[in-house]
Amino acid sequence: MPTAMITGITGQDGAYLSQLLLGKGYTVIGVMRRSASSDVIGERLRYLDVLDRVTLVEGNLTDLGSLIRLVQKYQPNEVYHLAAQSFVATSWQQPSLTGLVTGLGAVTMLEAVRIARPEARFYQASSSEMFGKVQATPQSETTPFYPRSPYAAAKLYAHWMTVNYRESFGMHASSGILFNHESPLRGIEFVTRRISHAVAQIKLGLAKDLTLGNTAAKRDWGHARDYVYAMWLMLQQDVADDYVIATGRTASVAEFAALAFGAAGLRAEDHIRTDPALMRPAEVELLLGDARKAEQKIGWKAQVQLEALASEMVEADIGRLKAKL
Ligand code: NDP
Ligand code: GDR
Repeated sequence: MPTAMITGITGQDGAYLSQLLLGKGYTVIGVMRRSASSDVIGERLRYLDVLDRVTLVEGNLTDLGSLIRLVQKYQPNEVYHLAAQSFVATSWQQPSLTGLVTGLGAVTMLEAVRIARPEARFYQASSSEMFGKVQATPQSETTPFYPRSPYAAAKLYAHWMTVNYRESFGMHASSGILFNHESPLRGIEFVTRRISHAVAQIKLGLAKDLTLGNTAAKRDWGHARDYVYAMWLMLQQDVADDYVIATGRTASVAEFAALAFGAAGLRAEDHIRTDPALMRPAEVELLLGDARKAEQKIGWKAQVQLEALASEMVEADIGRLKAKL
């Protein structure tokens, strides 16, 4: 049975990836940072009913020794490096931490693997945010990068270091340039989940309105379950490479909101306000991915449509809120 090590196992993608790998017979080792809230930190894994089936171990991206010891002990066949300070808005408030965790943290993990298990296959969670102020549309693997936030700049460093370790040390290191992917397990601070959660609150009479920032921003949104499958596919290839993973459809925040409110029989325009205070210092206006390379080389294609994604998120939030009433 192969062993997979996942950093960021307590996040959205970590949960779905754990479920996928357990289903394929992997032993899953999940690296999590020490937390004072360990009773709630496994919530997403519990939601997917996999918490009892993964081995959770303590390590932090800012502590090389902790990661070396874990890789040495568990000798993983595959390492999925998902951990990061992943919220773009926070990256302007905590740029140094974002650089340390999201940027240098990837190098720390690459080093741990290079030292303790160089033959392991490595996945880096790169991001469409690296395209930022887009230089061409749609964006593919050959589109020039133009990061627009401390988060995107940190991810770009991590991305190139992954390429560099592949080329310098012959490591099987792949980088997935994933466009936004969402699910009922999305963090509450991200816009799709802010919307689905607010729709549920309004539907149940627990709130009246939702305040958003820039509702004109456009994103290429897919389902996290589809996207973790792409991660796995990348590590099954003989040769490591980088791939854009996207649906090929873009929609504005306002359009997503219309779908989500509509899924609950509500009208977005009756409930949404905007507040300039929620605007970002620099915005990524439009993302649209061209994932033809992934389709042709690894046989991956997005399965879930935006309408179905919005409905699933709203239904899940209504269910969770009802359970608490
Ligand atoms: P989440 O924010 O849900 O999860 C991030 C994970 O990183 C959490 O498990 C978090 O732990 C962990 N983490 C943060 N800091 C540290 C640290 N210092 N040491 C160890 N662990 C740490 O992200 P997603 O699951 O949505 O995304 C997974 C990865 O993919 C991230 O790198 C993200 O930047 C990237 N990405 C995501 C996309 C998306 O649309 N979801 C698109 C493209 C890239 P804790 O639970 O303790 O906070
Ligand atoms: P993003 O996701 O920055 O694309 O990064 P987020 O959902 O935070 O923002 C998407 C767009 O919505 C606009 N927006 C708002 N965003 C939030 N969070 N809250 C609001 O109230 C709001 N109103 C409008 C934003 O300005 C933005 O344009 C996500 C993260 O998962 C990254 O880690 C990942 O790399 C990228 O996706 C791809």
